[in-house]
Order: sequence, then structure tokens, then C-alpha cells
Amino acid sequence: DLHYPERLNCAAELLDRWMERGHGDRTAMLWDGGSWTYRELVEQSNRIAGVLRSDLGIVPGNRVLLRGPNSPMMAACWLGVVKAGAVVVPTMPLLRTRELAYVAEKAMVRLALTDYRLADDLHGARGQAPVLERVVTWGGGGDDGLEAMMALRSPEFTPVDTAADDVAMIAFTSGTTGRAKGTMHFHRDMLACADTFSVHVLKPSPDDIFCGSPPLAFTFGLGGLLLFPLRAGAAVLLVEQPSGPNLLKAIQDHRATVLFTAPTAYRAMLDILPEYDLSSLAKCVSAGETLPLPTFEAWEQATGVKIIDGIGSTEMLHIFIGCSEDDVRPGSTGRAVPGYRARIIDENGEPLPPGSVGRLAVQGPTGCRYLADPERQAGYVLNGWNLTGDAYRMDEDGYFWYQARTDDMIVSSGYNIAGPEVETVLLEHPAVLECGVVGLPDTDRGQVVSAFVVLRPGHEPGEEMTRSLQEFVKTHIAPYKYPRRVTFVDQLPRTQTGKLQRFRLREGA
Ligand code: 3SK
Repeated sequence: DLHYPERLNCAAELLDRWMERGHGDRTAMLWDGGSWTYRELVEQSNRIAGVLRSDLGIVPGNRVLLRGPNSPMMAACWLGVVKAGAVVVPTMPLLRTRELAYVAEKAMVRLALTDYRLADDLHGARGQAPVLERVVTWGGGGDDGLEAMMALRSPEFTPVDTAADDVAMIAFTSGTTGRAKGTMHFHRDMLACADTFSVHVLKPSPDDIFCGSPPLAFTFGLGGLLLFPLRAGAAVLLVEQPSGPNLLKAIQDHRATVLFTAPTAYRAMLDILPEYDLSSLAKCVSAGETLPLPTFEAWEQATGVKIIDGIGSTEMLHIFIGCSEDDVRPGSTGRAVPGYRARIIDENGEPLPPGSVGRLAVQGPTGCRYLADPERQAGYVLNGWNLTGDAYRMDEDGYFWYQARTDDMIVSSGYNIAGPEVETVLLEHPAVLECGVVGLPDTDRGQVVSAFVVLRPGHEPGEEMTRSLQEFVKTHIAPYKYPRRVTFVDQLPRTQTGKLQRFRLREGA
């Protein structure tokens, strides 16, 4: 059980505590062209907190929107806002005016801090969301820029004495369907996600250098690229444009040891791995989507590192099922992370025995709290259990095996078929770069298994390829699972966090 004091400011706990432990001269943050020690990061975040309180009129409880690529200023702003007792509302860099206005209205955001290169959409959002009073930029210079204000503020700031269960962050998720939902997380949650998954599964040391691709605005990225390294007293390497080649070069140049990214990125990087020296890399974490077994195997073969797979959610803040490298059962997502409980339930919420497929329910130190949405809240939390939208099977040893999103199970001629299982097989075909498998309505079968396939360069779509893919599936898994329909596409619809939007494939078809 985790116990935290009743009064707690998580930014002070994650960052300022290290000064008392004589850690001030250790590197906290690296990026292309610079670095900050723990002391420098404390001072930068203190100046930001001072600006918020003294120049921008922010009082505890106010909501402050953040917008920017992964950069030291984005991280320092996150910490500064929290130190000031305000609530961070991080937003994905890809959001546009209308989406930003929706977030600002829904979360009642007064102030936005943004990288100057991404300011235009926020200025546009002000017109649509009158609640948003002010937009302040960093990186663009000028007397009214954030750095100019910071220069006039003290490097010292006493973090606001917040309660452990005051809200520290509202994270929005578009999920794989529908309109963005705000999820509220307490100060203690920020520590709890580090003290569970990171401490018990990842087991980092102060000598680690974390890096990765998920935005800090996505809780997967926030944990992996800010909360976990700080909790461990380690360093984080922030890469603004984390394409495969940029990320691999950054790992090589800075000897990064821990990598956080999504399955599609691992798969895409495989082709170019031999061009880089990745000998520093010791731990790799994958989440955001289920990790296909062929990707796990190919990555291990190429780097010697077993990917730590995990499933989390924005609602739960971070990963609640996963496995450390010494505990990997290839193809399974792992076991409940210490501190969490997980079980499989039927449609009435009753627990199912090992071996049965049902809905995954979890319980632990973090949990879902939707912002101003009692209906959704009632649908997600039942008797203290958080009901994920994922269909899983648990084996006798407590390992969880992903089947599909609950709404992605295909029922064809009475068979239950998990689209992701068919995708995993298709991905082993040498011509397939990416694919998505869904059920489409069919008068004879109810639903028909339908694959949308992006081919690797040099391979031709057509009937011959369709037959080759179908035969391939039939020889690898039960033949009734083969895709009766195959559509070749140039790309697949994905959310901003890289999750495949299977509902769009269904709609488009
Ligand atoms: O999708 C996931 O698996 C995930 C993991 C960590 C944090 C957030 C999310 C959505």
C-alpha cells in the first residue's frame, strides 16, 4: 500500500526534494544543444511559478493550459504551474483552434502558456472560448514573452501547500472514438504512478537517461519522460521531433538507457536500427496499443532488449498491467503492476474464471475521475472497479492476454474473433507494413473479417496479394479468422497518440 502525507505538492516532491538530498548538480534534463541540472530545473520552475502568481494573477486552483513540443520549457512550465498550486491542462501539439477552444471551455482555462511556434491556434481559440483570457508564449523573445518575465522573478519559490488529493492535472483524451474527455488527477496520483509501474517494473536508477517519443501532453509521455525520471533522480533527454531517425540518433549521441515509445514506432525503427549504435539502451517500454509478438521478437533479436509491454489509460494515468524483462511472457501484456488489482468480468460485472475472455477491470492507487461528466463516470467506474474498454483473457498464472477493444471483437458466423490477433499474423507477412482488422456488416455472417493493409514499398496491391495474405493467415491461425475482405490503403487512421482508430475503418467502409 502506498501512503502519502495529507498535504503534498507533487512538483516539490518530485523535484525540490532532490536539493535536500544533495542531488542539485546532477543532470535533470538534456536536449539537442543544452542541459539543466536539478538545481537549474528547480530555479526555472520557481521563476515560472513566480510569474504565474505575481504577473499573471494565477491563484491556486486556476487551470493553466500548456502547449508545446517536448522541450525543457514545456517540462519546466508543467512543474511551475503545479508548484503555484494551479492545475495543468496539457494539450497535444497537433490540436487545432476548435479543439483547443473546446478544452479551454470545458476545463475553464484562464491562461495558456505555449511555445511561440504553436501560438496561432491558441489566439484563434480565444475568439471561440471567452473564458481564455490570456496567451503567453515562450521561445519567441519580446518583453511580454515568458522568459522576459521569468528573468525578473526570483529563482526561489515556496511551493503552494496543496492537499494530496487536490487536482494537479486535467488530461484530455480523445480515445479511439468521439469527443475529448477531461480526466482529473491528484497530486498523489503523480507519485503513485511512479511508485508502482516505474519503481516495481521499470526499476530505474539515478544513472539512467530516459528518452522517447510520446508527447508530455499524453500521460504515457508525462510518466516516461518527466515523472519517472524525476522520481528516480535520473535524467531525461527531450527530443522535439521524435521521428524514428531523430530518436535513434539522440539515443546514440547521448547514450540514453531507457526508451518509451509505441509499437508502431518500434516496428518502423527496426528497418534502420543497424545504422545506429544503441549499445547504451537497457530498457524499452511500449504502450498505447498492444505490442504485436513479431515486433517484440524482432526488437529483441536486433537489440538484445526485451520490450516491457504495458497497458495503461489516460483515465488511470499510467500503466497498470505490465511485466519486467525477467518476467516477460511473450505475447502477453503481463501481470497487474504491484499496487493494482485486475480481473476479467462479464457483462454483469461478475468476475470470470481464468481462461475466459471478458472485460478488463482494474483497481489501484490511481483511478478515473471524468471532469464534469457524471454519465461517463458512472459507465467507467463500477463498485470501485475501473472498467476499461479492453477485452482480455487472464491465464492461471495471472498473465493478461489482450484480445481486442471490447467494441473491436468481431462476431462472424457465431465465432468470436479478435481483430488484433489477425493483425499480428498479417504483420508477419513480408509485404505488410501496417494493418487494421475490423468486422464489417454482412448479411450471411453477421460480420465479416475485413483487413485494411498498408504494403511495404515494392509490393503491389491486387488479387494475387489478397490471396497471398489470406493463405498466410489461414496457415498461421484458425482458418475461420482469415480476412475475407482485404482493402489496400496508403495509411491507417490513427489518434494523435498513435492508436489505430478501428471505428474509422468501419465507418469509412
Ligand atoms: O494506452 C496506454 O496503454 C497508456 C499507457 C500509459 C499511459 C496512458 C495510456 C493511454
